[in-house]
Amino acid sequence: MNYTDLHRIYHQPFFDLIKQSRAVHEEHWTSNEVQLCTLLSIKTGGCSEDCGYCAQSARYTTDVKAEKLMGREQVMERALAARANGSTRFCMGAAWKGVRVGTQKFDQVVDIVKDVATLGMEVCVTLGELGSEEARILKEAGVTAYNHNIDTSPEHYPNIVTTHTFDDRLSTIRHAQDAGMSVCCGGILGLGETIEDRLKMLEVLSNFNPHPESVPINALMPQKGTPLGENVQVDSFSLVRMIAVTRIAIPRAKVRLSAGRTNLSREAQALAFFAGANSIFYGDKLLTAANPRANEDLALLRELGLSAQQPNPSMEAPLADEVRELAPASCALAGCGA
Ligand code: SAM
Ligand code: DTB
Ligand code: SF4
Repeated sequence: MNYTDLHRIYHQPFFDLIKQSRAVHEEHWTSNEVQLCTLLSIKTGGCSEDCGYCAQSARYTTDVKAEKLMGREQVMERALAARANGSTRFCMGAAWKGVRVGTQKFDQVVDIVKDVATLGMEVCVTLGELGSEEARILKEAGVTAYNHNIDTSPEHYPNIVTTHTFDDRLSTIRHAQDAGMSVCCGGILGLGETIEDRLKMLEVLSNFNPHPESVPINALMPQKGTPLGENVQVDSFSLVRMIAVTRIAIPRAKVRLSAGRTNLSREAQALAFFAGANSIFYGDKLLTAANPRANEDLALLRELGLSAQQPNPSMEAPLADEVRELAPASCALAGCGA
């Protein structure tokens, strides 16, 4: 979708916008389900990058202490606990610039992925930059989705990060997609960007081919000691507007109401689900920051008559447009709405 269309859709009166996004949502997502994803930081802090929002960057003095890569057994324990709590996706994050084949840390992560992949959950990792070889090995090890956010518009990106470029992000995403992994890619609101930047980010995301399988929409959780630590919290109506436009622009993606839910009322979250969000990070912690308590989330879903989505560990990347058009009427491939 192009910027002009996104701008027109976004700037409708609020109720017209969510009426439109609700209709798109109901067309593509017929059950009242929400995907529950548990995050685990397998390598915390000490990161070489300077992302201005992130407490894990070694450049800033924050409350996060750098730790070593977690061991396989410890990760498995956490993955089993996540599954027992009803999570269907396990997302492991590492505070690295990226990974390289032939290094010990990459081999260790691949072993962790192989273990977690035996549990029947969707396996997501977010490890920073990947080349084509790293992407191929991760896919083979059992990764179903690679998370790599573009975070904001290409124009605003250099104001937030200087140690890598927007194009570096796109090239990792290309490598992940070429290896057959689904891509989880979204951004953060509250980085001092304009509405125009938000829509330009969405223009880039909606022109990915294949489309991202999921789109996390994070609201900045200002982290003490980071350059953006004093930013103001994102207003819930603009967050819901962004979710609604994302649902319309990328109808088959899971739209994840991500970081920042601790600052949202139950009513604001309900509105976000109504507008098109159908996934959350679930569990008391994100990577290093707080998340609503799991029992509160389950109570909210129950209240709204929503249930947890089943896992789809064999998930393939959504088909590219031209292939989708040729697919049979009842195409059973995940992400294929044909
Ligand atoms: N190092 C990897 C990378 O940069 O891709 C993975 C981890 S990084 C923490 C994953 C994403 O979390 C970021 O791209 C950003 O969208 C989100 N994030 C990080 N810090 C955040 C914060 N303080 N508030 C909201 N979202 C945040
Ligand atoms: C994403 O878009 N948000 C998650 C996940 N992908 C890796 C991370 C949110 C991090 C929030 C800050 C923290 O926990 O340190
Ligand atoms: Fe490092 Fe990722 Fe944090 Fe950037 S967002 S500083 S790459 S952990």
